[in-house]
Amino acid sequence: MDYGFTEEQEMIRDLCRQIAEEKIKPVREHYDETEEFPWDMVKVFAEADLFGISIEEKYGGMGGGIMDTTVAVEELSKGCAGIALSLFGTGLGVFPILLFGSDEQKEKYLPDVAAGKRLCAFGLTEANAGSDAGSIQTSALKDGDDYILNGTKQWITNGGEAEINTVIAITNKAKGARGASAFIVEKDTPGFTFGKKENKMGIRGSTTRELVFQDCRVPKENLIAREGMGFIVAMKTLDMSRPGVAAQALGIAAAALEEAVKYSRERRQFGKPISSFQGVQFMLADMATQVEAARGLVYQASRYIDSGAKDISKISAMAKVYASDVAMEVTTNAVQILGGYGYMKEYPVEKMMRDAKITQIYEGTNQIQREVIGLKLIKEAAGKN
Ligand code: COS
Repeated sequence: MDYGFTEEQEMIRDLCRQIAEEKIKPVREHYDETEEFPWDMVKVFAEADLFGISIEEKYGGMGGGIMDTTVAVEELSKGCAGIALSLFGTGLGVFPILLFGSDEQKEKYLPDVAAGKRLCAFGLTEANAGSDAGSIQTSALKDGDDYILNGTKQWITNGGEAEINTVIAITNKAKGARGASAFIVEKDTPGFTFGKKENKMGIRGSTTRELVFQDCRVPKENLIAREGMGFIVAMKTLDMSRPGVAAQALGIAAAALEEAVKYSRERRQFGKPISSFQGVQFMLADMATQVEAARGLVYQASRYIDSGAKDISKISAMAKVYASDVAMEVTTNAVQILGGYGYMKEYPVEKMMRDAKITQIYEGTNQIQREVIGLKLIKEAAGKN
């Protein structure tokens, strides 16, 4: 199918497809088993200049947009959604700087990120503040030319590996969500440590840890935008990054479909391949239709954001909710088609099913995405009347 890719996007697709086939697939089982952080793959991504896709050329990047990232994430996630997350977890962590950073902050941090020398992480979630992002407790109190951070961020992708952390903390408790601010915290800052590595169901090739701040002194130069802008920085970051989760889900679903089709042609029962049974064909037909519909929406959302449109929350949430629900259903059905083999670790579809689950949860649960979509719909309708 012709998806109207630019020449650059075709190049990115081919390159990432090759990396997924030749580099990621041979090692994905190892990282899934061990939960080690895939530094050798980070090196591969860096050498292929993938960390710079969405970073401006003047900072050493490719100057691409969300659609370019989507193409890369989809292809790499076909290989392994966890391993690929080292790359686009960095994409999430760097968005606050890309969107709201000062020229000085961009000059200081972006060249190393584009070169893949320093990874990023985004710290918003806490033990008691996930969906309700406005109720975070981590504090940042002004002290002379510094802010002093105290609190713990939970379930942070790339936690402990990332050297550049963008963290949302409360600078004015009385103002609630409007009293939150965003900061850049470098890994070696005194008072900044990491909790234990989480033992996860899926995306095990990615590290998830707590970020712990105990009287962590951060210079005022590391404040992103202005005091009180933290919640908006977080929301706009998520609006931009959710198509990335959607692309990850799309890649997982497409890979599971491919495995299911391949297996159905090889597996023989009742004297013929199971692909010749209508029961299996109908399942495959639905899976393929769902993947194609998700792809259409994810590409449409990515291109809409690249067009410079201002109000992107709804389409971004739609892409994330739809593609991730498709990924869960398609991977579950792929396991079903592979039957007993699908349930075993020697075939990749059980891992895909485990990896798919997180796409319905992180960067806002699918219940939160539906809330974002629903509220926007009602607001738009009210504006018309
Ligand atoms: N872009 C710009 N501004 C936004 C925004 C967006 N996408 N979403 C909200 N805002 C603004 C609102 O306009 C409002 O501004 P005012 O105070 O000027 O009216 C302010 O932010 C607060 O918004 P709201 O009252 O809607 O906030 P809520 O606390 O009710 O929360 C949701 C809204 C649920 C959408 C938000 O908390 C959310 O996205 N939660 C999920 C967070 C998440 O994804 N967590 C996963 C971990 S991060 S990997």
